[in-house]
Amino acid sequence: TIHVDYLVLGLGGMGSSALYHLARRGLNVLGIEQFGVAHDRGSSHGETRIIRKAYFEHPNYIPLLERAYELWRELEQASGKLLFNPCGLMVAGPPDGQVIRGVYEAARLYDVAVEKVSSEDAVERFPGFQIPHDFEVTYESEAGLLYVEECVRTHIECAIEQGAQVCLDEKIHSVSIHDDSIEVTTDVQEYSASAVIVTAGAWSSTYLQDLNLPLEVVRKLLFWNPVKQPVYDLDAGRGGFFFDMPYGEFYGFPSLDGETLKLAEHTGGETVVDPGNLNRDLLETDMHSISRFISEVMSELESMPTRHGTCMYTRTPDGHFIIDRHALNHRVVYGAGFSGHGFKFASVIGEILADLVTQGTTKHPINFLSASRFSSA
Ligand code: PYC
Repeated sequence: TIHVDYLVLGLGGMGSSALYHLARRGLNVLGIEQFGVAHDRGSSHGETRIIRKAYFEHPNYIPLLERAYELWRELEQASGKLLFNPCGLMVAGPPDGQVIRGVYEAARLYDVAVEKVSSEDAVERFPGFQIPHDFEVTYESEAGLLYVEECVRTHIECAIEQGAQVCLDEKIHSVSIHDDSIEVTTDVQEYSASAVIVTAGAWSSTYLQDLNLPLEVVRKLLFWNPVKQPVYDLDAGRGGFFFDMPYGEFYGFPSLDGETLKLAEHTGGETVVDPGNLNRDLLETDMHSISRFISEVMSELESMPTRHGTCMYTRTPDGHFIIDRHALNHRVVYGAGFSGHGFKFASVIGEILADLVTQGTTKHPINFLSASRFSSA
């Protein structure tokens, strides 16, 4: 049995960051990952993720975002890697819809720089988009994109530089929680630790069975479609986009290579029973709503993708994350249910989980993310 002070189970977006934050505090930490570094089997892959501060999901996230921005910048400086590109974000939707109202509310409460763009200006500034006439359009210049695999890889590399151990390609068979230690058995060996962070994404319910967390894993598609004209290019100063359409929410990124552009639907997705056995093929039904969105809104994009990716969201009933200590043993802490909008927070979530597992508390305002909101008592 290998004994360490801290184990991190799962080294995707959140776990790689938790590993880094424990290691940079000089602690004895080992991370176990069932796949490789920055793998594409979970929820933290596909080139890019949006980062933004005018957080329409809930303004409570904004203090966490301020720190997330700071930590991504620090990680860039520590590693010399480019992780964040402040390319900006256009958000479009009905003026009385939750998304646009939420953007303005967040901007008002936390003084986030959000610009209202008139329909005439939108035509000039966002070529290639046919924005519905009755939509309101906003632009957040400090928003941008994160290079998702590079973020995960950099957290892990920097953690190793600071003394963390990493065991890859090891599948966890059991996690036994005792009063004074936690035992973890993988298909390779046994581990024991004084405390554990569980950041297992779509596998969270498997390792946190006792908690009966209300999590639903859904299958999500990412599409890379060819561009017809060079109107969406990052190099030409274009940014990301998020549309609140009557039939779903759609988002995408500027074209990074001048040839294709990545886009996806944020809403929808079928329930996944076994995250280890996800159907990664592109099905005809996967194309329905995205094709409608492209045909209505993006005239300079081909309707058929030349590449696709498959990933998973782990959703909670209210769409907000769960970050907490295990109800039966506070030596186990976890982050789960990131509901498809968590990656941008990974840098600060790692810091929070490291706080919780070492001190039992954190200075970050995370009460609104506690698991107790789902208990009926
Ligand atoms: O967090 O901005 C976001 C996002 C959009 C779609 C998925 N996540």
